[in-house]
Amino acid sequence: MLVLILSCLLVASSNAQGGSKPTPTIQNTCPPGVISTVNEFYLQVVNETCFNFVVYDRKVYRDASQACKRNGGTLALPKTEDLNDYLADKAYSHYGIDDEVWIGLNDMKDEHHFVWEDQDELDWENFAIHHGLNNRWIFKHIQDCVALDPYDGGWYDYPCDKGLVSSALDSAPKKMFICQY
Ligand SMILES: *[C@@H]1O[C@H](CO)[C@@H](O)[C@H](O)[C@H]1NC(C)=O
Ligand SMILES: [Ca+2]
Repeated sequence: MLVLILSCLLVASSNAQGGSKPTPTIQNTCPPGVISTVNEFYLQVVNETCFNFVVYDRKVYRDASQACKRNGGTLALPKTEDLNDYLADKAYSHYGIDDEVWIGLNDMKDEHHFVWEDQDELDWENFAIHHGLNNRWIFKHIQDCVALDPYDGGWYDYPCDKGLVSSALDSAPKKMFICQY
């Protein structure tokens, strides 16, 4: 009897999911321009968002950000601890990356006021000691763009591009990055 009830429940729930909405897959979530140019190995779909782990290229922040925008996306926006953990874990465990990757967070407009690339305000944050909001050094004025360390999920601020000041003091690093669509 219990088995019968359970299987009825299973049938009912699978029917409920079998409605008009297709389950998110790479094919129906990632933009065609990404699918046609990126090896599927580097694409992941979570909660109806497509992530491209660009671990096969390195760019300064501004160029990485532009690359994501080309297909209508942004650099990844890990606004929750859950998503941050997911991205860090995928980068580290699945792609074998322990170098930092750019995410879509910066304080270019207003020093010490970090905003997401979609203009959302920072709610949850994960800056490492002496970095980002915890950066009390003079370098904070040229370290405006944020990278995620896949090893511990911590955030670190770096120069965004080769501006006059940043190239003199602290060259802008080229890093791998994650785009989201
Ligand atoms: C996916 O969405 C669920 C429900 O909103 C949420 O609890 C979970 O944290 C999300 N997963 C990731 C990896 O962000
Ligand atoms: Ca700064």
